Amino acid sequence: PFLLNVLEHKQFLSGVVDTYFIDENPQLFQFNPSQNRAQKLLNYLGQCMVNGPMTPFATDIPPSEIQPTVPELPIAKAPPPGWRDILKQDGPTAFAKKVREHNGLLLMDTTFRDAHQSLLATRVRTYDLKKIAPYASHKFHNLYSMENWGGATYDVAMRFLHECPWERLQELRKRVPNVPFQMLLRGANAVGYTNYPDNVVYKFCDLAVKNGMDIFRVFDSLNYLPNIIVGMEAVGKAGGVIEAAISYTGDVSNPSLEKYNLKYYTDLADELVKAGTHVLCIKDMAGVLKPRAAKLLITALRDRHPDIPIHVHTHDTAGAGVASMLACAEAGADIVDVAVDSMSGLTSQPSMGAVVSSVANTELDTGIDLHDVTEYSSYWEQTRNLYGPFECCKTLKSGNSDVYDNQIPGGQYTNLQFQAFSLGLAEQFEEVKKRYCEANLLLGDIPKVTPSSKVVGDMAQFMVQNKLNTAQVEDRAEDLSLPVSVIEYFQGFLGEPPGGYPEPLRSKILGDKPRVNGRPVASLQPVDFDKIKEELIEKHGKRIRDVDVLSSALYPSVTDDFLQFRETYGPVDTLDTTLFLAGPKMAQEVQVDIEKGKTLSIKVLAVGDLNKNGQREVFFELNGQLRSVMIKDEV
Ligand code: 3PY
Ligand code: ZN
Repeated sequence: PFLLNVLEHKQFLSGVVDTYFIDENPQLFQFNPSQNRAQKLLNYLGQCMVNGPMTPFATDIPPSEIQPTVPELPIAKAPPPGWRDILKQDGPTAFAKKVREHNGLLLMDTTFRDAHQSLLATRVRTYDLKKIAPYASHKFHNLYSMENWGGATYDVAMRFLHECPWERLQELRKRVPNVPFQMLLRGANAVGYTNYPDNVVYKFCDLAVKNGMDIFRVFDSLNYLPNIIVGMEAVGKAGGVIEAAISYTGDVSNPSLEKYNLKYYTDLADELVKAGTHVLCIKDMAGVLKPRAAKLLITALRDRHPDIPIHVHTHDTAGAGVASMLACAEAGADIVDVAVDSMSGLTSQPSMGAVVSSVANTELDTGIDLHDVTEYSSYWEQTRNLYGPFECCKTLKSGNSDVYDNQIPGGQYTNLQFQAFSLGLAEQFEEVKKRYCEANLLLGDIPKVTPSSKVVGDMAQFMVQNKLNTAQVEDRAEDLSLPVSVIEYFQGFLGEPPGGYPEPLRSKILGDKPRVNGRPVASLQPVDFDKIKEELIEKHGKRIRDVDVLSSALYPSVTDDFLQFRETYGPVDTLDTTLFLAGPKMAQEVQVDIEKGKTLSIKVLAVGDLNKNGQREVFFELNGQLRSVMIKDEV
């Protein structure tokens, strides 16, 4: 049953082979490519049968077996023109001007990125996004944008979904020609957790635009201007729309909170406008922008910058998201973020249907039909059930207004709660939240968003584990083995926090450790892409593309693992989500479209007994023929 034609080679069978044997017999490696891919997929499915899921599950909810229904579209009709047509025709500056002139509220749909990053641990696969993309293109052609890339999606795609993030972008672009795509770019950190040399950020943006990205929301986790500006310049050079973001923290409606007051935000906005942003974004990553604060902030920004489009992002953690977005729109914001109803609320974005309905038949009318939102939502409601193993609702059941105190960003809130619950320490989450507030103040009261939110989270967990309060940390700072992320923050590896570092804590913690002043990467050598390419070819063969080189520059070991996985297990992104996550059941017959017009029909026949090498043979019927794979039993 194996495709190893070497086993039929006379010389090989005679045993007279030397190290040149492989070089001299290249025909041995000319497999029928689709059979080869099929065999690799059987290998994957066999692994799932013998050893369980290849992607660790976070909950005990199995993936549902339903096949989500994709709502119908008129056959062979092109989608109506959208904002992307204007962008392509007139360029970013004119696009921004038209957005500003537009009557009515514009929406960004976060369903393809932040919504599932917040609710389903970023696990939604290209397979399920691709299916509904044409519907979005047809029915939501008047969206400002669809957010579908960046943030955590890049590394999760490779690390856990074993799929290429660039292929996701390409596949979605093919299906959505008219609506602008938007991504989240972590300034000098691009789509990673650390600063990269500038040439990586530039190359990333260049390739992103070439592969179909349009609008880049650029932020820095400390609102450190030089880091934001690198990202802005890279986007501008690549020809993308620059949407510079201010990460919102504190509460401008509370006069006793002075650090992040209106002046802080308007000053920063002035700088970003001066630096050439096309669109200005307020990024409320924790969902702490209350309606009254929203009105104050957006009114102030609107007055100061009458010509710049303002886009507001929030999370619905406390439950006031819709009210806040309406307040923003009424105060003059041009665009707000929503997620489709069934993927909205809690730590995700506020509900699309609620916002659409609230402004319907007013001057802010979005032009979106609630009936279409409902159909779209139904697809997502069904699809969400496929991701039961990553469902935040296992633990997160309701809105939590304590976020106004702890200011934990959406995705991190879900993660920290989940961690505590899975350790059986539900009450520990209360403790972590309390310490999170203290840790924030210890670090200087900073904006908290990837990666500064991780620093605060690590510090909070350290305090909980070591039973330390603020005073004890301050007293014993010299002697504590603080988390690496905290030390690096104080060294200046993230950039400078607003208002500077707290002293004497910083000096106590660092002692004579080196400190970086100014932009952390100023001293980093540019990455040598040619060298990375050579190394990748050496390890993984000739089919290395520029996008793989970039993935490797960003995430070297994750990329190596991903390429190796694909080599071993083939195109696992062609498996439906239930099959991908849980593997097949005995005697189940499944169809896999590995390419257009090429369908594999696979049935599991039997799993053999453990042999003396600790392996099991798994027997399949593949398009009517018997096949088997040997799988090491790791259980
Ligand atoms: C990310 O950086 O991934 C975020 O979503 C920040 O809000
Ligand atoms: Zn967000």
